[in-house]
Amino acid sequence: MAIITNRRKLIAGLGSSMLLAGCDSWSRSDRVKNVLASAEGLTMRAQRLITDRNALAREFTLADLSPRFRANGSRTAETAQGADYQTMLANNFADYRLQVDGLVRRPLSLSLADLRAMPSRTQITRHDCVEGWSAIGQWTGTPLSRILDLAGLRDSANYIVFHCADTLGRANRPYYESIDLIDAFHPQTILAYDMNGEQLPERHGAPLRARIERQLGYKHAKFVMRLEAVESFDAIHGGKGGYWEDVGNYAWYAGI
Ligand SMILES: Nc1nc2c(c(=O)[nH]1)N[C@H]1C(S)=C(S)[C@@H](COP(=O)(O)O)O[C@H]1N2
Ligand SMILES: [Mo]
Repeated sequence: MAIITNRRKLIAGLGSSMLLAGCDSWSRSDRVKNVLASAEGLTMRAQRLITDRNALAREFTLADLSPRFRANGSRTAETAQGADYQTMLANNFADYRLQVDGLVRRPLSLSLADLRAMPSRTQITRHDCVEGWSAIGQWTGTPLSRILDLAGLRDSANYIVFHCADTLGRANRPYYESIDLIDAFHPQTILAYDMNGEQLPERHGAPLRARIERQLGYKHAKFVMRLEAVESFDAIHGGKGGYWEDVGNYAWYAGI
């Protein structure tokens, strides 16, 4: 990508006002600066110079809803690790608790009623799977920022890891994903419990799935059981920050 190889020239070519404007929102916390120092930060910086990562993804109207929204990857969680999932499903998730832990001041255990009592956001967006299909759906859920504010991130937290109930592949590896704090606090990043005006169906990740609208489909973790705030994801599963990043060589940063 010319932007990366020719980054110095590019920066020289940009007006200083534009760089300053970018820096304001960019430097909202030291944690974000840590990301900039990493190798992944290079790609992120390059994209940042062209697009504003805080910008909203396009939103659509009810008339645009896809008549059929394909379910992809795991359609349920029924492996050994997800044994509890079937029990919870049978009970319409009355016993479900979202665990929030790691580098937080106040670890949380939230029921669906707790989540539904919190402020919500509804958005109609287009889901883009890396395999080449897209679908427009309506999502309602709790902004991740609200949950993180409630838990109180510690200064050392750089990423939020989504731990899921399902496993994939012959090796039965747990599905998981991670995002940085720019995406975590993006206004359209929500933990959705409703889809198209109804309770999130099992195949789409009931009872709770992530919507991270500025990223490709595989980042949108379904069957979310636990949020973990971490400094680094090096020590988690395969160390690359997500299931497909570990086994499929997909990029950790899948910005769109
Ligand atoms: N837990 C979990 N989350 C997941 C997956 C999965 O297999 N397990 N597949 C991902 C992929 S590749 C896509 S495209 C979307 C599909 O979401 P959908 O089933 O609602 O279409 O979920 C993502 N999140
Ligand atoms: Mo996907």
